[in-house]
Amino acid sequence: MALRLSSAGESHGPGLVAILTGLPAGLELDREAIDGDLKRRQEGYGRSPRQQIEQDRVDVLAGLRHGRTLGTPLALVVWNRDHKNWTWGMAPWPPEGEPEGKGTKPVTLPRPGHADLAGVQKYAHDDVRNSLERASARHTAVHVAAGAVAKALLATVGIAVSGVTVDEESLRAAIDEARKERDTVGGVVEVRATGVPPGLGSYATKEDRLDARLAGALMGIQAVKGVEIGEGFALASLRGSQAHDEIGTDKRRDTNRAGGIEAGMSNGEEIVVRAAMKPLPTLMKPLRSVDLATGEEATALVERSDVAAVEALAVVAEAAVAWELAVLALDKFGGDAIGDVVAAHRAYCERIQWH
Ligand code: EPS
Repeated sequence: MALRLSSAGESHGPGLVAILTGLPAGLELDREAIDGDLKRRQEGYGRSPRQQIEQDRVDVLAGLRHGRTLGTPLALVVWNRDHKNWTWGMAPWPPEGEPEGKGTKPVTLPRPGHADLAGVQKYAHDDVRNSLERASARHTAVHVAAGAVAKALLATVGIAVSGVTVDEESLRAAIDEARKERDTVGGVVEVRATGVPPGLGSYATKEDRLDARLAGALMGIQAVKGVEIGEGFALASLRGSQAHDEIGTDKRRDTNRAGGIEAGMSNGEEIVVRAAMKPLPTLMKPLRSVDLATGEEATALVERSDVAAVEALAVVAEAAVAWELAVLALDKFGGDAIGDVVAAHRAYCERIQWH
């Protein structure tokens, strides 16, 4: 059975839910490892006061018994502590009593760069909030929890994934500057995966390509505008003789310009991918927009927001890469019990003499 993830949840609704199907039975999950990743996601420099309200922890509603997966759907929840301020505004059914708390007045001032305008046009909403709640990057929290599960699975076959912010020092200085000027900034993150054997992904169809899947997964994260595999765009200006990684008699390479992926397959070298995040669109000095209620020129919605979420993106991108690698690892080595997966991986590595 293929590994699949579905998620649901609004930024200020009761919580964020993920259902993971296709996990083998017997995989040990450490609650502290999952919560540790949730905490890392929250700790990034430049986040809004929202992060002081939330203290993300995972709850498991199904699929786990005494710390081991059952081979049944695994249901994860991360609750939104801020929901207590939005119980009227985000109620699933028309609430009784007088409107109170946040989210009671319709938002009509779309922010350039957010989901606001195209969202209400597409879904015929009369309140921008009906789009912005799900479009918010808040729901990356539960994807990070799913990524931690993927990392536990990958660890059983010797694969480790980690994400970092590129140029963290200059990013932090830029965040300080932007905060003073009541502006926002973006940045670049890099994810590396070690221990990936040759042959995850395939050239057989475009959907199977590892690079296509990683690019799709990274572009699926809010505010990501660019993805690069290995030396990416820089390869375009090199000659072929300089661009490719020569193969040694041990079938390994001394260089890794391809970022560990050739023809849509892992080639046994470290996987290296980068994602570029645009500056966040909620601005304290808002850009020009239109009031959807009156049709008049206006400035965009101003509300509590982050100056940057690049350090959070490093953790979210790590989770996204881990998830895609876990899907492809199970495509190749899948079995009903974790021991079957480990045995299939071992047999394959023996066959290709890859250690
Ligand atoms: C977000 C806006 C902010 C961020 C949020 C993403 O939320 P709020 O409007 O509640 O202050 O804090 O990110 C998170 C809550 C999170 O946990 O990452 C947006 O518009 O995308």
